[in-house]
Amino acid sequence: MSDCIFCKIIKGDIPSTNVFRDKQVTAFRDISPSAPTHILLVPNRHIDSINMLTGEDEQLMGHLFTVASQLAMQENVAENGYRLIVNTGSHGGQTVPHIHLHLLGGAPMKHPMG
Ligand code: DGP
Repeated sequence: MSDCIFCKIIKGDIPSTNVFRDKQVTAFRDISPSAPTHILLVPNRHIDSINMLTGEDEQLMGHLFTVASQLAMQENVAENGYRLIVNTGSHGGQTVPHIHLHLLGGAPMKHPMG
Protein backbone atom coordinates (compact mmCIF):
# COMPACT_ATOMS: atom_id res chain seq x y z
CA MET A 1 0.00 0.00 0.00
CA SER A 2 1.64 3.20 -1.18
CA ASP A 3 0.43 5.41 1.70
CA CYS A 4 1.16 2.91 4.51
CA ILE A 5 3.92 4.01 6.93
CA PHE A 6 5.03 0.46 7.66
CA CYS A 7 5.11 -0.48 3.95
CA LYS A 8 7.39 2.54 3.44
CA ILE A 9 9.63 1.35 6.32
CA ILE A 10 9.75 -2.16 4.81
CA LYS A 11 10.73 -0.69 1.43
CA GLY A 12 13.38 1.51 3.07
CA ASP A 13 11.65 4.75 2.06
CA ILE A 14 11.33 5.80 5.74
CA PRO A 15 14.35 5.29 8.00
CA SER A 16 14.04 2.81 10.86
CA THR A 17 16.26 0.91 13.27
CA ASN A 18 15.82 -2.61 11.95
CA VAL A 19 16.63 -5.57 14.17
CA PHE A 20 15.46 -8.40 11.88
CA ARG A 21 14.55 -8.97 8.26
CA ASP A 22 13.68 -12.03 6.18
CA LYS A 23 11.39 -12.78 3.22
CA GLN A 24 8.24 -12.59 5.33
CA VAL A 25 8.87 -10.33 8.31
CA THR A 26 10.61 -7.07 9.22
CA ALA A 27 11.23 -5.98 12.83
CA PHE A 28 12.31 -2.50 13.90
CA ARG A 29 12.39 -0.39 17.05
CA ASP A 30 9.26 1.60 17.88
CA ILE A 31 9.70 5.35 17.32
CA SER A 32 8.01 6.06 20.66
CA PRO A 33 9.04 3.22 22.99
CA SER A 34 6.74 2.23 25.88
CA ALA A 35 9.38 -0.02 27.50
CA PRO A 36 13.18 -0.35 27.48
CA THR A 37 12.77 -2.90 24.66
CA HIS A 38 9.97 -2.03 22.25
CA ILE A 39 10.13 -3.72 18.87
CA LEU A 40 7.47 -3.87 16.15
CA LEU A 41 7.29 -7.02 14.03
CA VAL A 42 5.41 -6.63 10.78
CA PRO A 43 4.59 -8.90 7.83
CA ASN A 44 6.34 -7.62 4.69
CA ARG A 45 3.04 -8.13 2.83
CA HIS A 46 0.45 -5.48 3.66
CA ILE A 47 -2.44 -6.76 5.76
CA ASP A 48 -4.59 -4.08 7.42
CA SER A 49 -5.37 -5.84 10.67
CA ILE A 50 -6.12 -9.16 12.35
CA ASN A 51 -9.67 -8.72 10.99
CA MET A 52 -8.37 -9.37 7.46
CA LEU A 53 -6.58 -12.67 8.18
CA THR A 54 -7.50 -15.83 6.27
CA GLY A 55 -6.36 -19.43 6.54
CA GLU A 56 -3.62 -18.64 4.00
CA ASP A 57 -1.95 -16.35 6.56
CA GLU A 58 -1.54 -18.98 9.29
CA GLN A 59 2.09 -19.85 8.45
CA LEU A 60 2.97 -16.14 8.24
CA MET A 61 1.43 -15.31 11.61
CA GLY A 62 3.06 -18.33 13.22
CA HIS A 63 6.38 -17.17 11.80
CA LEU A 64 5.81 -13.69 13.26
CA PHE A 65 5.58 -15.24 16.74
CA THR A 66 8.62 -17.47 16.17
CA VAL A 67 10.66 -14.40 15.19
CA ALA A 68 9.33 -12.60 18.30
CA SER A 69 10.63 -15.47 20.43
CA GLN A 70 14.07 -15.23 18.77
CA LEU A 71 14.19 -11.46 19.21
CA ALA A 72 13.23 -11.73 22.88
CA MET A 73 16.29 -13.92 23.37
CA GLN A 74 18.46 -11.60 21.27
CA GLU A 75 17.33 -8.61 23.37
CA ASN A 76 17.93 -10.51 26.64
CA VAL A 77 14.32 -10.17 27.81
CA ALA A 78 13.26 -13.81 27.40
CA GLU A 79 14.28 -14.97 30.84
CA ASN A 80 12.52 -12.22 32.83
CA GLY A 81 9.55 -12.15 30.47
CA TYR A 82 7.92 -9.75 28.07
CA ARG A 83 4.58 -8.86 26.53
CA LEU A 84 3.35 -9.36 22.94
CA ILE A 85 0.45 -7.16 21.84
CA VAL A 86 -1.53 -6.85 18.60
CA ASN A 87 -3.81 -3.82 18.76
CA THR A 88 -6.79 -4.15 16.41
CA GLY A 89 -9.16 -1.42 15.25
CA SER A 90 -10.04 1.80 17.04
CA HIS A 91 -11.17 0.25 20.34
CA GLY A 92 -8.02 -1.89 20.32
CA GLY A 93 -5.88 1.22 19.96
CA GLN A 94 -4.51 0.42 16.49
CA THR A 95 -3.11 3.60 14.93
CA VAL A 96 -1.19 2.10 12.00
CA PRO A 97 -3.38 -0.07 9.73
CA HIS A 98 -0.72 -2.70 8.91
CA ILE A 99 -0.63 -5.73 11.23
CA HIS A 100 2.14 -5.40 13.80
CA LEU A 101 3.17 -7.31 16.87
CA HIS A 102 4.54 -5.17 19.71
CA LEU A 103 7.34 -6.85 21.69
CA LEU A 104 7.69 -5.04 25.03
CA GLY A 105 10.21 -5.97 27.68
CA GLY A 106 13.06 -4.91 29.91
CA ALA A 107 10.84 -3.91 32.86
CA PRO A 108 7.78 -5.33 34.64
CA MET A 109 4.62 -4.72 32.59
CA LYS A 110 1.60 -3.01 34.10
CA HIS A 111 -1.38 -5.23 34.89
CA PRO A 112 -4.35 -5.53 34.46
CA MET A 113 -4.67 -4.66 30.80
CA GLY A 114 -7.64 -3.03 29.12
P1 DGP B 1 -0.49 0.78 17.33
O1 DGP B 1 -1.04 1.82 18.27
O2 DGP B 1 -0.64 -0.64 17.87
O3 DGP B 1 -1.05 0.94 15.92
O4 DGP B 1 1.08 1.05 17.27
C1 DGP B 1 1.73 1.76 16.25
C2 DGP B 1 3.13 1.97 16.71
O5 DGP B 1 3.89 2.38 15.60
C3 DGP B 1 3.30 3.05 17.77
O6 DGP B 1 3.80 2.47 18.97
C4 DGP B 1 4.30 4.03 17.18
C5 DGP B 1 4.88 3.26 16.03
N1 DGP B 1 5.23 4.09 14.88
C6 DGP B 1 4.40 4.93 14.20
N2 DGP B 1 5.06 5.52 13.18
C7 DGP B 1 6.33 5.02 13.22
C8 DGP B 1 7.48 5.25 12.42
O7 DGP B 1 7.49 6.02 11.45
N3 DGP B 1 8.60 4.57 12.76
C9 DGP B 1 8.64 3.68 13.82
N4 DGP B 1 9.80 3.09 14.07
N5 DGP B 1 7.57 3.46 14.59
C10 DGP B 1 6.43 4.12 14.29
